[in-house]
Amino acid sequence: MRLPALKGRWPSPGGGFVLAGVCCLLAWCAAPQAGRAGQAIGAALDPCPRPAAGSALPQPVDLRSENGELRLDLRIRNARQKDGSVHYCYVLADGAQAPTLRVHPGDHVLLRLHNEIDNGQLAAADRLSPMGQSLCTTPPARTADPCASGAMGATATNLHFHGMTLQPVCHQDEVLKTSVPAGAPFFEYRYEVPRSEAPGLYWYHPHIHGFSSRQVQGGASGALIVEGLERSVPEVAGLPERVLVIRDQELLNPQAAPARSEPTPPKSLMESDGDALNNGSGFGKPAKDLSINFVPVPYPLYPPATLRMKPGERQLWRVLNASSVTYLNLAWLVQRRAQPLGVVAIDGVARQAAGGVPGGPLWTDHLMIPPAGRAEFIVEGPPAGNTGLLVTRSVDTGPAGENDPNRALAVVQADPQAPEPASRLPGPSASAAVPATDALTPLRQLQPVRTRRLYFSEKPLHPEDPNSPTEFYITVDGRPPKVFDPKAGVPDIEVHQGDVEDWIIENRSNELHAFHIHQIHFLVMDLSGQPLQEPFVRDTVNVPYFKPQMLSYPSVRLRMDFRDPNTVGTFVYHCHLLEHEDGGMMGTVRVLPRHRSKG
Ligand SMILES: [Cu+2]
Repeated sequence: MRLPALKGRWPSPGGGFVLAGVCCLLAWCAAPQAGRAGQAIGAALDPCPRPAAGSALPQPVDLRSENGELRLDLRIRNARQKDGSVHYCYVLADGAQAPTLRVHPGDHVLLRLHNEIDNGQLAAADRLSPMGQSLCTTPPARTADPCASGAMGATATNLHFHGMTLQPVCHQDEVLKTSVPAGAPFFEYRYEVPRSEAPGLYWYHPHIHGFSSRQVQGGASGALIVEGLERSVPEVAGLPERVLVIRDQELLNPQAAPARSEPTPPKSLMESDGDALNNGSGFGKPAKDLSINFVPVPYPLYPPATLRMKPGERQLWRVLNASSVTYLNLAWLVQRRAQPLGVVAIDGVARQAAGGVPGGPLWTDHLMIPPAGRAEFIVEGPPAGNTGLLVTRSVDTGPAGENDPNRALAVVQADPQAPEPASRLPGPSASAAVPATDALTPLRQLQPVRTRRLYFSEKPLHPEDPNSPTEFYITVDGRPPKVFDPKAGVPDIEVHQGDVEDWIIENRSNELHAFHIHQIHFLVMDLSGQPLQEPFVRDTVNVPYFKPQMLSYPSVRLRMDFRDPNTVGTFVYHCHLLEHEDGGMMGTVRVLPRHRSKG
């Protein structure tokens, strides 16, 4: 279910759901302010230029730590496009966008963030929080303390290092209070990558409540790699690697009819504004376009990005779904047949076989990645004279979900002269030393100290008005549903560091949601009561949607791991369909210091 604001249907001030008492705020909301407001809008001045559809697939630039340290200055900028959408980007001094940060466990990171978001490049609707208490928040003053302001506004930003077990404190990985105003001095993120951090693919993105979706959908995201995957998975040692960041964005051709090769959906499957309802058919207009390393793959023809590989060459593809709402269901096709993908890591953590020992690749012919999820897998180049096609197959997101049809992402030409990818994993000789990490007991072998039940639900703000925005909730069972309140001083859940708990997450709505929690990983123990033997831990998991004929709500049981001392503090869990998170589907957990009795 979408928020009207994000669908181009934002009502004019004074319309149906503008609440009383916001006139003074609207003055700021509606008026472009100083700065570069006088500039023409267009690609020539766009600090976030994007490749054309059908371009050769670029690789994000790699920034590698040296002598145990990674230092960088990152600027976040934005630019309104002719169609009204706004690009956001993380740029380096030379203009390179969305660098891949490469670190080793134990490295020190010093990242200085400069917020150059330009209010003049925002449309009035961009300045409105999608839901709730204040429809438009005033911008925090440049002099506000970024660690304490908690100001959630359209021109504020911050960073979340998704999947990392960093401390939830300011300057590390805290998003509840940290808010960097536009134009403020460089804001420092400084932390040590935990020595126990699993090697694999993580990412960074903004996390300003109410505005995350727009900034991420505009392109504010990048990959972060903890090096050393070849030590956990010897099969990837020496392989060339590619980072593939898949993002979603507003449709480039929203008025276009579906391609002639597609079946025409019946009228009953259309929304009132002509969009195809989600029906799981695999066809029709998607809710969002996708891009791969910023090469757009627009509806309706989906011209794929292009790539060359040596025939039959094995590569490690590190795929980040940085979409704001779009699920991926990847497949790798040669002559229309799905080829095996050797999955070695999910959400930054290598496969663990029974007993917690490293496992080799798990071969599959398709791979579902929810928004914010990552998958790292081995692919084999197409045989000589052939092409391969990376596609995402349709995901049925539920009757209230977004239409997410079949589409191509990249076409791969087998070419003996194909250039080497920019990066290659160290060979076997360099990977002999397995890092001595704390050998924690595998989650599956532990008994949870307690079980909690939470559920996703949603309802229109004004049930009598189908166009009113949707309120989104994640609720601890037994309490009244409420949208997330950034000002609430009391956490929704308290746990103790050192504990392992089971959380059952139900979905009581008729669309998919993706549960994510900061700071920790979890093991999915069962799906709607059916035990699973997953060999991966995750930080984001899909929760199936409810159908009226079901006898109980679909659910996942997650074994939550609060053993790491870095987890002490307060942090958030939420749906990672960011329109839902911005619309209220978030809660807080406080991890208290370890029980004394446990020493
Ligand atoms: Cu959701």
